[in-house]
Formats: sequence, structure tokens, C-alpha cells
Amino acid sequence: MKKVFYAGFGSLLVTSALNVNAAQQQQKNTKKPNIVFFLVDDFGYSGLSKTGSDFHETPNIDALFENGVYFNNGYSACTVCSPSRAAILTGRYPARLNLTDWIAGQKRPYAKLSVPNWNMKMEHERITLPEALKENGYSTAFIGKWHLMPIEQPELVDQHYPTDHGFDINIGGREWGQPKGRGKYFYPWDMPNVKGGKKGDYLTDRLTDYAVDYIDKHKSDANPFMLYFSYYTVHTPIQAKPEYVRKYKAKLAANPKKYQHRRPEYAAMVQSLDESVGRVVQELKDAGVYDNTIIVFTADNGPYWHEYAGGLRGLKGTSFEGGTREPFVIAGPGIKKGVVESTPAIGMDFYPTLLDLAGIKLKKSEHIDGVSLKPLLLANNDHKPTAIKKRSLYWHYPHYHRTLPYGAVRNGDWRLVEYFEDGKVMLFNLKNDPFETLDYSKAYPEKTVEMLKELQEWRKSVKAQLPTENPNFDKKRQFKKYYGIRKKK
Ligand SMILES: [Ca+2]
Repeated sequence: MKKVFYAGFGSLLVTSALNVNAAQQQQKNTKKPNIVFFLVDDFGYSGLSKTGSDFHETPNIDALFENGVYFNNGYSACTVCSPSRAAILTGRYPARLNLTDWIAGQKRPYAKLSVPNWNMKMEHERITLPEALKENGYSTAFIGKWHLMPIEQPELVDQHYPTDHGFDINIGGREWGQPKGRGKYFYPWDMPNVKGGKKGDYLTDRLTDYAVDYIDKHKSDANPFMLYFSYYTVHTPIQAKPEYVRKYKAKLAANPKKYQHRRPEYAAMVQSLDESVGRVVQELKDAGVYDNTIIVFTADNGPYWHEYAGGLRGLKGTSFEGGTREPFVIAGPGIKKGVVESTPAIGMDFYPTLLDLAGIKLKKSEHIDGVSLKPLLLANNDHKPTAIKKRSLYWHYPHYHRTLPYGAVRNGDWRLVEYFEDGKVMLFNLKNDPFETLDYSKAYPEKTVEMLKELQEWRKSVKAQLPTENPNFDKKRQFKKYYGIRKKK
């Protein structure tokens, strides 16, 4: 009897263990994919070896391109930080959010036009991407630069941390558009929840420690995670590890005329970025979750400091392609590998695309300006992405920066820019002239009128705010620049 009992108990244990294994297997098979979202600051189009840099060394990021689909007509939603970031998180055009400039924007009180009274925060009524994922069981972590807090309304700032918009954890996110700790990119950090470190430690490395640690802690969870790694790098101040700077100085000195990208300090920052991506990907592999993780790599606007965007016209803060064309890669389970996709895509598309790839019902009333790129991503796919290929993309920047206030529309190979001060338009054909050297508006008047009308109708449809005549316009003082926060009395 005793023996039978033990035998029975033993088999119960075995059965139970089998059930657990089966359950784990089942869970593994049905568990939604994890998401790792790499968002780089001020990176622009050509900072990677893969996208044309002849000087930077980016083997780890380039490997993402080999493992996924690279949209070589991928765009950020704006030519500056905060609007692009809000567009990714809400799936809405900055114009529709009325969040149209970096926070807190440039002040030009004597310019010809007064900029509209724009919104320096995401409204809580919006269901953000991390909130939509949380509704579906995801753990969510934010690491790095946030730059979405209404600093001109100090009483509201505490309601707009990453943790107020769908992230369980915030490491380092504040109102800052760049590192503002005493050491900037070096210790001491003085950032929310960024602990530890010693003299000489580098911010990109420290934030990567947190990313690696987060994956390790959540690798065995029953539920999936989204890690949103929003780098402070490669925004100014340009500060890099001295040993890497020495390396790139030597590289440049050995072939001084060879390179288009030729800033050793910047190249050294890019190397730290690349190592960070490599460490996170390796951790995904070591943790056994790589095969069930979607990886996104993109940036929020064009390059600022190193003044080269792969030959594209313009940089951050301009109306040209160099301001908004970005590396734009999506890799993961079921996604084609090493494919270059030429269909234009934009920051708002990530929200519906990630939901769709995770098998989550789309929230069409939220991400209304994005489309799911899934039909372009999957290897086995019957869906014809005709509508995605035909759609137009729009930009609305009613602000002064390294540009006059402007709007733009891209359809197919054509791109039209309209400047609001004087109504000047420029028409480019990106197929014939990717560097936007030729204005076709006079040669193609019908196309110009058609696209201008389309842009204007779109602005009405999203209730875009336009600048107005400035009663304080002063021709002599119009270019005086006011940076940063308006002083409160
Ligand atoms: Ca930026």
C-alpha cells in the first residue's frame, strides 16, 4: 500500500512536472513577442556604416539591418525632438497633437510671424503605445531621454513623466533635451533613478547596464515586455570616451582626405551607441528571448553637429530631407531578413505596426495617422500593401529654427515644401534628384498646385495651427534668437 502510494505520488509528480513543462511550452509558443525599441537622438540618415557613413564603425547596428527590414525612405514626424517622440508614442501627427516644436522651442519675438500657441505635453486622454501594450499584459520600461514635459507650466510637470504615460519604470527621463547632470555624458549623472557609477563612467554605458538588467529580470516572466531605450546620445554636448576619440583621430590622420564624416568625437559617441545596441542584443540572446523579440531602430530627427546627412540637403531643424530622413529598421520573429523596403514610412507607423505584429487588435481611434507596416514586413503574406504605397506623408512645422516656418508633403517620388512667411513653394523629385538641388515648381505647375492643395486640405483635416502676422515684427531684430525657457516673473 505504502509502495503503491509512493508510486502513485511519484507519477503524480511526474505528471505534474510534465504539465508544467507543457504549460511552459504552451506559454512559450503563445507568448506575445517582447519589444526592444532603440530611439537615437539627432542621429539622421547616414550615421551608420550601413546607411552610408564612411568613417563610423557600427557592426552591431548594421547586424539589425541584416536581420530585418530596412525602410530606406523612413522618416521622423518632425525635424526636431519632442514632436517626433510624441508621434511615435501616440501614432498621431504632431500637427494633430498641436505639439509642433521641441520643448520649449525657440523664441523669435520680432520675426515676421508669431508661432501658434502650441501644446508642450501629450494629453492624458491619449492612449499611448506603452499604455496599449500594458492593456495587453506587457511590462514597460523607459530608459533615457524623454523631453515631453510642459516646463512652461511648472504645476503640471510632475504629471508628465514617462511613468505618467504608460511606462512602469523610468530611468533617466525628464524634461531635458540633452544630459543636464553635472558630468553631462560622464559621471556624476544627476538623473532620476540612475544610480551608481564612478568618475570616468559614460552615460550611454550606464543606461545600457539598466537595459541589460531589465531584460535579465524579465526574461522568465509569463508576460512579455517592451523596453523603450531612448538614447540621450548622439545629441550635443559632443562628449565621448577619450580612448575612442584617440582611435578616430588616428583613423582620420591616416587618411585625412578619405572621409565625408570626419568628426572623431562624434564617431566615438557613435561607437558607444553601437556597443550599447550590441550589448542589449547579446543579452536578449543570452536570456533566451531573442527569437521572440521585435527590435526597432530609428531616430528622432536629422544630425545636428557633424553637419553631414549622407548628401541629403539640410540637417536637424531644416525643411529638407536631411531634417527628417532616418534609419528605420524593424526586425523580429517572422519578419523578412536583410530586405530593403523603399515604401515611405514614418514615426506614427510604429504604434499600429507593433500592435499588429504582437497580434493585438489595433486601436484605430488612437494611432489614426499611422498604418501597420506588417504587410511589408512578413515573409509569408498575402496582403497587398497597395494603400500603404499610395499614401502621402505630411510635415507641419509652424516654427522658426534653421528654417522659416514650413509645411511639406511627400507623395511617391515628389516632395513639396511650402513656407508660411511668403507662400514660397519648392517641388522636388526624389527619384531624379535625391539631394533636392532642383526646384521643379516652375517646370511642373500642375503638380505643384495639386500637391499644395493636398497639403492645405490635410492641414484643415488635422486642425493644424498656423503662424499669424506678428504685430511686433521688426526687420532689424527679427533674427535675434531666444533659446530655452522663458523667464517666469
Ligand atoms: Ca533630437
